[in-house]
Amino acid sequence: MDLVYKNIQDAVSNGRKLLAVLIDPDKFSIDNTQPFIEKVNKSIATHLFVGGSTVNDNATEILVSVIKKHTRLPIVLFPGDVTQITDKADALLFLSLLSGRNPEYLIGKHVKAVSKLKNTSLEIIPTGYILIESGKETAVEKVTGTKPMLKHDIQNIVDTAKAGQFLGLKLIYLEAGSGAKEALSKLIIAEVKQALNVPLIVGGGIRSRDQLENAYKAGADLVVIGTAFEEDELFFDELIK
Ligand code: 1GP
Repeated sequence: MDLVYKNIQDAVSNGRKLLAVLIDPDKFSIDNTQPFIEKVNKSIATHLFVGGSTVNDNATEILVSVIKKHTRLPIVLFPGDVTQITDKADALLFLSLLSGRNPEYLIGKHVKAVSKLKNTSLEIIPTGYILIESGKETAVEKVTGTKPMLKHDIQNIVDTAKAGQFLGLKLIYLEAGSGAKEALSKLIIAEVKQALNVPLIVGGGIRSRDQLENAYKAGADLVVIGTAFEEDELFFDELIK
């Protein structure tokens, strides 16, 4: 049963907005798991995403196992590489980097992941990942060797998202990049949302409750926030249930 995706679809149908807290195993101290996850549990967060651009082997699996002991929220892998796939999570965003033209990130890594996924219990959610420029070079750009889409080229961004949907992808993720200086504009989010029938994820550079609400108002169904919590856990106080 595809429970994680079904829950996202139900939320979209009911106008319930979703929030994922992103934990990058490379930047997170495992000793801080319990207090951090307690804050997540008291907040409006609905999902935990785990992943990063460069993560040591096994770090993801160890971290997911520990997180699981402290929360009932679904844990969704948001992997930068095949090595970050672990059965301990609930679901996997099977990401294809639609904004780039590097075949390795469009299909190559996916083929390499198959042997790891053959007998998996992970719910695999095909996701179109679209990186949009945000003022500085992001880790995704460096690691994938691709350029982000230009923020003023809205028609091209919309067409790219729509092409992903036509290919059968079940989610579209609009990404400004981790720690982005500028979060995505309401206009980009609104135009993409209007063109899509699948749920829309938005992330990158969101650091305040106002920015979060703006992303929701523009049409984001699920917002991902990582850096703001890494920099200051007091941000959870603004997001208490
Ligand atoms: C990054 O979209 C996520 O891949 C979250 O971005 O770390 O800037 O919140 P931030």
